[in-house]
Amino acid sequence: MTSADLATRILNREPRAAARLMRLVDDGAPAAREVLARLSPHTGNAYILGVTGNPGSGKSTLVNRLIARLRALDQTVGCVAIDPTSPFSGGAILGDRVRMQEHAMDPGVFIRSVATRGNLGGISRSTPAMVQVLDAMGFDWIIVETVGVGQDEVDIVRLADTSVVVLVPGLGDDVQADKAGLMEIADIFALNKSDVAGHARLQREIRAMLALHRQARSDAESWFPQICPTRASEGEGVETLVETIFEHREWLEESAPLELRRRERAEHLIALIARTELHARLQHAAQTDLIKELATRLVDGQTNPYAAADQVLEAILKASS
Ligand SMILES: Nc1nc2c(ncn2[C@@H]2O[C@H](COP(=O)(O)OP(=O)(O)OP(=O)(O)O)[C@@H](O)[C@H]2O)c(=O)[nH]1
Ligand SMILES: [Mg+2]
Repeated sequence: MTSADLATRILNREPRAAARLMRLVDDGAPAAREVLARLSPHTGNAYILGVTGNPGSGKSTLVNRLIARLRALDQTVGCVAIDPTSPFSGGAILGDRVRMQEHAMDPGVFIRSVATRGNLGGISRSTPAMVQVLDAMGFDWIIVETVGVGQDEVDIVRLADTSVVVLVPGLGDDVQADKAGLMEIADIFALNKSDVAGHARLQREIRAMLALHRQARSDAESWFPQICPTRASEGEGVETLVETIFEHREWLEESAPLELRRRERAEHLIALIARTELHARLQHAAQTDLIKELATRLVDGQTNPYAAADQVLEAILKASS
């Protein structure tokens, strides 16, 4: 199949064609780029919702509920779930599949798990590509489920129009430690597992954190993160959460014109892809003769580590131009 054929099929929303392209992306196949380039002009129309939170906080359960609610509102939904499990267990993928099975027969829903294979670089390579694919397929909403720990995930969260951070009781110290980071990415806090002990305390902590933040910022134009208690396993609080997501969307659409938002997203996307590519090439460079040669010279006192690193960077950039 040519890249043009594959692109056409994806634009016709054929799930199998999309899955095929994603395999090409995962394998780092050059053909993937050609197809993605053809899809690019058809992107920029979906509304991207990020759902971030610790492993086991109930993200997939919540996303499943969000999908159902959005479908009830006649919206189509594409979803990327980044599998956070260690390379030793495939549990989460299986869990996600089972939980999301109720949407399996619905053509208005497309769900894909991206395995990280324990390699965070894999997230930043596959996820933006997957978002592009779902966008080109014409889904109204794209939901990206990710574990918000590393820089890679934070970069992916930045691609989202609205970011929901899922928190659960029993994380007191983590929340304290993460305050700044969370404030930066959360438009909405979904405080999940409202049935579990410590939920009231979690709500108090987050409210206190938000109040402090509000004092620090006098800017009346900004969006202040909202708090939504949920019990995803029972679907409780999900309607309010969806309403709050729509409120944030309205605020965003009023405060920043579409063109500006598209350009900002494009900036994040380019920076993310450039960083990923550089990272991949650096990993490759680590196995080349150049590094070995430089190491020998360093040990012999003929160079210093900074000059040697510069040489590696120069070689990488030269090789790609
Ligand atoms: N008690 C309670 N359990 C919940 C709630 N929401 C989800 N769970 C349970 O929490 C467990 C983890 O849920 P998942 O949806 O897989 O969580 P996740 O954040 O997607 O997990 P990973 O993808 O592995 O990081 C499951 O056993 C859910 O049934 C809730 O509101 N209350
Ligand atoms: Mg999950």
